[in-house]
Amino acid sequence: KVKLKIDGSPVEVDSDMTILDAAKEVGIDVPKLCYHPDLTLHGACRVCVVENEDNGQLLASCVAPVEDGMEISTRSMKARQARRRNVKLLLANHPNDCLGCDRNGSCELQDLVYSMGIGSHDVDELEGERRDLPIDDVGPSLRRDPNKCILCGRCVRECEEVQGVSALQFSERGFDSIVTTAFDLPQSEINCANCGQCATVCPVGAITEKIEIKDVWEAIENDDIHVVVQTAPSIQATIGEEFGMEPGSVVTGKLVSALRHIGFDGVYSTEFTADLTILEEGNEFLRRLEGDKNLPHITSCCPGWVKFAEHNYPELLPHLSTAKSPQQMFSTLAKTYYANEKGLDPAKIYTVAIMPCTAKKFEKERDEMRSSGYKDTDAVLTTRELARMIRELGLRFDLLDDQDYDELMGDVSGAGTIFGTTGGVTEAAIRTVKEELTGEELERLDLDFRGTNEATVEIGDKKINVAIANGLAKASEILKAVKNGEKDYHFIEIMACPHGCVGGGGQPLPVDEQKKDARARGLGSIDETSSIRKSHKNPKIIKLYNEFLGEPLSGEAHHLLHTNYKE
Ligand code: HC1
Ligand code: SF4
Repeated sequence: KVKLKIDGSPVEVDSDMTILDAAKEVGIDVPKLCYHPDLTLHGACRVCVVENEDNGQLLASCVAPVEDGMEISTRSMKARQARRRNVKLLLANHPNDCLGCDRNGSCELQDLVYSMGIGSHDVDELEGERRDLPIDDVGPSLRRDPNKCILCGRCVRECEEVQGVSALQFSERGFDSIVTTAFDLPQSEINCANCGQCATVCPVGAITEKIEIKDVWEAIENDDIHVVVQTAPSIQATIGEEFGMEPGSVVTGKLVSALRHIGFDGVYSTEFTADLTILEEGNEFLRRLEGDKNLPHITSCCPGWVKFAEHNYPELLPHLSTAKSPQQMFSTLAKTYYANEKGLDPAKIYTVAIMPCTAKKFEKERDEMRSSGYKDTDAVLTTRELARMIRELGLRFDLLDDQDYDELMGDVSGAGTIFGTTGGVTEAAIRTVKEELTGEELERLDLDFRGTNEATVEIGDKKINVAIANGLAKASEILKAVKNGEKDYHFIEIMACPHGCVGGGGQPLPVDEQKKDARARGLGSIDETSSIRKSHKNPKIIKLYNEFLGEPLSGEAHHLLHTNYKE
């Protein structure tokens, strides 16, 4: 332990702490930009400088270690002026088109400028040389504008350290420094998984999701088109944050109400087809288990993970479940089953998915995703994009009444809900597989997979080894152990984003570990209080099989609900 003073307040902290972390202990959140709590330290932007009062030295507090007896000032004129100068230097090269920027209102640079009172009287100092680099927006998921990049390196570190992909890198030097891809290729033409985690750590608008709001408004406006929307399981526990609510607030009814206000003709939850995925994938797993074939069975509902597997583990593709993701199953059914039941022409149905995810925008564009005979999913909006539409209408989200999803595909189980958090898919699958295999009713439904990496479950006389990975670097660790023969799993769940979909690349910003935990608890609370908690007990799923699909893995189910992968 060491003792020091920060702005006159004594504090005792571990000797390996940085000044930035020690300052937090006395209630000071030192301004910063290149620092991110989940990433290695960089110390490059020098927005976090503080003054060492013993010698007048300025220290980058995010990397400077505490020392015994130190007296630090975060508020001295020298420290504040240095911070202002460093922010102004960034602004001098930054486009000043905040009004048209997708991060307007959630930009960390903008917040710093405002809190430091850098304003119109500083204009002369802010007119530096600006760049005119090409924008990369050819892919379906992300838009990268290197002109807005402040070279904090957070995206580079996220992609390398958390995702193990290393799709982004620094190139050139000095004023010409940029963050780019190998050979400056578009992000959609390299090994990028489209997970959008780079966008969640970008403090400015240099990496954002590809916005599809305009297309959706046009479909809604067109009276000939019937617009059906589905909301991913996690949205109900995350979108409240966009309207000032506590992380993890469950707002299902208000979400449905907002979607009806916007003008969607059919309002449903992806949890319905998460239940369907469990029936298809659960039965597929059972067959593999009985035939000892293609084990370990690996989940495939996360399109970021699927893309990563296609690039990096092509030899494991036969292990991936062939079941389509719940998003794609829902859209396919909307243009087949739903169209039949409602007497609608599927050519005039437009399907929108509200997802916490940027990779889902890519998934909908895959050539295979047309088994309805049409493009199955027409548009994917992130949580953030939906929140913008709600704001555009001036809806007071907190005051909206609570409404229910529409009837036809409206019943959902708690098992479908917990898909949105890491371990949830496994838990949902085991609830169904265990009952189907043993024929006995499960007494305890909370199987403790959430928050764990590895487990063994007994099903009848079988012992099933399960592994759960969230984040692609962790997925690689597990897959390497499988390939080396060090681990023998039967079932592996992989989600590309840390914490699963609650931590997705399209969720409200800024985000941190505590928020993701709260979101996961919010989803857990919905499951705990659900009247149906097992996918195979969902009455509307039973009806769907009885009246339309036959049984799990039937020919029709295969045709509509399963897919294949590309090496
Ligand atoms: Fe997910 Fe899924 S849970 S992938 O995490 O399987 O995006 O929320 O919608 O498709 O259901 C995301 C979330 C989502 C699918 C489901
Ligand atoms: Fe890396 Fe994911 Fe960003 Fe692609 S989307 S660059 S994989 S962090």
